[in-house]
Amino acid sequence: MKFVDEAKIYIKAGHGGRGCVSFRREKFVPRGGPDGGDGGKGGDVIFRATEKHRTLLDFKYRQHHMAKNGGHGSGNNRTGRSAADLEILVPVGTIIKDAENMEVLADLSQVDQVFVVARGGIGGKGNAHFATSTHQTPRFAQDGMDGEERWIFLELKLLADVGIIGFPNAGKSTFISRVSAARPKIADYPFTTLTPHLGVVKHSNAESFVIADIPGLISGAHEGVGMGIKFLKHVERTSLLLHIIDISAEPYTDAWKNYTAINNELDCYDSSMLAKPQIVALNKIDLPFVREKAKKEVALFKKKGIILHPFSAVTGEGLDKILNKIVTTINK
Ligand SMILES: Nc1nc2c(ncn2[C@@H]2O[C@H](COP(=O)(O)OP(=O)(O)OP(=O)(O)O)[C@@H](O)[C@H]2O)c(=O)[nH]1
Ligand SMILES: [Mg+2]
Repeated sequence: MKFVDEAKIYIKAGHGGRGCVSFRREKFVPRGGPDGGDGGKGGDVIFRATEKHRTLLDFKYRQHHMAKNGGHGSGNNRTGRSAADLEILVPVGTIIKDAENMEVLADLSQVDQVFVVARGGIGGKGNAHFATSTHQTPRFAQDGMDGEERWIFLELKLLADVGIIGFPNAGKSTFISRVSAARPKIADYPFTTLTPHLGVVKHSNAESFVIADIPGLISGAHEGVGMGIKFLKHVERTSLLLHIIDISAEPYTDAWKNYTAINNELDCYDSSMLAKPQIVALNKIDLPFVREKAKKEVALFKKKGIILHPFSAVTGEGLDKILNKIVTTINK
């Protein structure tokens, strides 16, 4: 399925129904008083966060969303019917902005969280409201109020506890498939993963956490090279980054260079990303030449004050240690 994380849509709440001008007509009552009922309220437009939708794809096909108008009032003091609210389902993690000034109106980060984005107009009063002792036959009623309308910009930023970053082919998707039920495509060519994937990890008796696998980053991604850095927004809200390094293939055989290149891209995206705790892990130690080099790399990182965790996403060696570290870091 196509992954869409931005959409601009137009929403319009319903107008209130018109109030009615009417006079009572009954046998033997020659001049009945006014009995025009009120108009009903127009429907509101409401966003609701759901786990049923994972992307904003639906909004690419449907841009206009309108709630129904309230019914008009009628004689015999009958109030017009109020229109039902229009509820629009969006994935959890959707940020709702005013499309004109990009002001954030709401951030729907919990299931079933709702936000009324446009209020329906209230119904107009019928003439029955306007009778006074000096004016017993009001021949007027109110129109209903207009419903609110506006252009809205929806932006989805996935919610996860841990984001996996690294060069293409580092083994990010292999890692997530190993520790969760997520099954992104895995292949030995760069940019296999084109959209983010979420997985739920249950490790020992710690509370489960959500991990996000995103497309690989490369040097110059902030200038649009490769897949660019736009999808970093899906790990923007994580509390921890898992940085996977792979030194098994040219031209990325220098772990430290890998590490700094990726962090430079994070910095270009948003320097606050560097403030997140990062667990740095060296993958593919099942390959003899990687295992051999690993010791040296670990020592080199240690000198810079960083713990490098060697592991193999394929055999599972070293995985437990990484998961333990993740669990203790996010529960700090
Ligand atoms: N030998 C070995 N190969 C691995 C290991 N982990 C991943 N691979 C291989 O490395 C290649 C890339 O793995 P992916 O998991 O698709 O890498 P990725 O980081 O998700 O790549 P992109 O989606 O392109 O960014 C695949 O051929 C995997 O089988 C490992 O621990 N050992
Ligand atoms: Mg991948």
